[in-house]
Amino acid sequence: MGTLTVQPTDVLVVVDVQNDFCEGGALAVPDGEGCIPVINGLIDKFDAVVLTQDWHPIGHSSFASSHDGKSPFETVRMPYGEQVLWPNHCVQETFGAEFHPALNATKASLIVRKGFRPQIDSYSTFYENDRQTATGLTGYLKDRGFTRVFLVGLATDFCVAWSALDGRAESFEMVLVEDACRAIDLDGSLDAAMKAMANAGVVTCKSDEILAA
Ligand code: VGL
Ligand code: ZN
Repeated sequence: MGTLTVQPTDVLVVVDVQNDFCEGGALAVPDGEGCIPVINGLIDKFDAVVLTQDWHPIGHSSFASSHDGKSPFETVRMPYGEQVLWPNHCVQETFGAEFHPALNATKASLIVRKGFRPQIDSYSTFYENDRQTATGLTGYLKDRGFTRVFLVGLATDFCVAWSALDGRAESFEMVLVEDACRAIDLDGSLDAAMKAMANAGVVTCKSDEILAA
């Protein structure tokens, strides 16, 4: 890929840059905080910035602690399909759910909270994990005339990837900025996610290829 010049129809979506996904957090992504300086540099180049925030009630069904005899990173069958079970994380109104203090959140015009329904998880910022319950992001982006979404944040192989795939399904151009994301990589999940995104027509780039208009 060569260069990508930021257009008025482009939006930067910053996924789940929250304390629990960074060093010392309940579900720390390896070097999660390492993407923050890169993301702050990109925020400077975009006029339109949206943040997403994983926002679970106490006892959320995606927590291993809500399932007898289950440990984090095991899976269960939910009515909507297979669900990975996680350590308790991003609980509403806790420090872990707050944006990392180093993230420059000032410019964001919208914060999409997700995973707030007790019985269903939401990796994607377009649809919850049943792939039917909308968050409202599609309508917001379409109303504002955005056609291309640049995705950055945590984690590449879960919330970022699922957002990228759903964005394609909603016919947005989706661009994953690789060095502005970090992955959990559970049993080959990063490789699988990268393949699924490539098959769905998600474009990848590096942050230094993105230029301000
Ligand atoms: C995420 C697992 C559980 C993510 C959120 O942001 O990728 N992963 N909740
Ligand atoms: Zn979560």
